[in-house]
Amino acid sequence: MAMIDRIPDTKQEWFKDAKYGLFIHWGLYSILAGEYKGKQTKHISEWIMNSLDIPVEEYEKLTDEFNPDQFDADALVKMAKEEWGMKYIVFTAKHHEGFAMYHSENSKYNTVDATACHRDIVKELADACKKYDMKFGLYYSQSQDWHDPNGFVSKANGGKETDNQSKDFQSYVDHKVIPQLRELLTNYGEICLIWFDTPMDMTKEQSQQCVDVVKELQPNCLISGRIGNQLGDYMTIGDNYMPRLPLEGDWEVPATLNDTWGYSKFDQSWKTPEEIIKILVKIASRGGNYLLNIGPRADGSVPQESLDILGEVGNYMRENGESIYGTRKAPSYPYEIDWAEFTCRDHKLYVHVFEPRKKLEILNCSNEVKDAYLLSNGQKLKYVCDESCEGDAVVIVDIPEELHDAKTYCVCLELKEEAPIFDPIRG
Ligand code: H79
Repeated sequence: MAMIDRIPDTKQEWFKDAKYGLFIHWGLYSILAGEYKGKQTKHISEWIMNSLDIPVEEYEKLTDEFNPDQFDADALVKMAKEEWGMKYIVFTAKHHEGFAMYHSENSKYNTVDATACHRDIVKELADACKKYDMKFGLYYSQSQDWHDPNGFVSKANGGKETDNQSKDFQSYVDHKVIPQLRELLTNYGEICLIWFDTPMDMTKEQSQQCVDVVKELQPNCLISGRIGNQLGDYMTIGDNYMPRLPLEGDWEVPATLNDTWGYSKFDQSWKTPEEIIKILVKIASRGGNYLLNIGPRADGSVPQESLDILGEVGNYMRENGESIYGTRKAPSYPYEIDWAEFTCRDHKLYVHVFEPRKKLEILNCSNEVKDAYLLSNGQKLKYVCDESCEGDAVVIVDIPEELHDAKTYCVCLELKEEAPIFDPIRG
């Protein structure tokens, strides 16, 4: 079992402050949209080549259909920044399918050389990110590559045990991974992070080889935890998982709006904007970043549901961003409550309310509150710092009648003390 022997620290304020980023999964799998020759995949759509055992020569033919005439990197980055409130973008330069979404000299299996559109998608996004002062990172599948004969293939889905062992994985690392990382870190300006994934059986030396080439070319470029072998600059939490408690160090939750990363025409299990806001607040409260995914269609357009949800979340962030961006983890509140989550910064406690309430009763909070107001518009709220019948400290904030049915809003409490004080339960 892996032991945690260090607290990851990126030493980069932008990452600690960001809290909210956009993940983009886009590749040849987006063309299939979850279905191949009439057969629907049961799994995440970007895995369709593996899940439905599509032979390499067959899958390669998808390049003929790659025609992203609706993809507008400039508009997408502008929207992510100005309307959705995201602070960084991570794009799939190469997913497990092995196809490069940029002009690679190393492998002709890329968007410029293998398709009729000849577009370098990484370049388009890099230029837009530069223009809008957006941090830009790249997902790179360093271990699995289902196109290269020596790349790993997951055994989890019926792959044969011996498959990977008979390969010359080192040769794949030397001849594809390292050269492609060199290209990505040389030709596209500043890259804020490389998002490695599924290390599988990579050795420590092989993970280190990837780290070394990244740091040689761009010393400030961060390495995701999934480089494996404890060599990442920050922790990558399991896909769509949430640490139960505030977590030390720098970390990030990669997550989906529905159940898949790449576009699927079948997956309609969208989370609501309120659910997403709650997850975002919880992650900020526990000290992490939320890397939230969209899966554009093959033509580059983004599903309307994604646009709608992210727009709503963006509205919350526009009105309440102070309570999220630049915050650090909050002390753990001793009670399990569903109606609120807390974030904080110096001398401020933010109460994010998720259920209709007439009063906010924050039991075991023994701060001296100096002021209370709705964060969105500054409307003052009545409050008392009191003691319960059992002798526990309690802060009670009155919610005005017109807001009794409201949910998903944020109340700011200004504190005399620097940090929130949540007393332990003593009973
Ligand atoms: O890029 C997204 C996923 O494709 C990738 N990580 C996120 C960010 C990812 N790679 N591996 N996994 C997620 C977990 C793999 C789970 C598996 Fe399966 C279980 C692989 C085989 C069995 C799911 C079910 C995929 C195929 C069948």
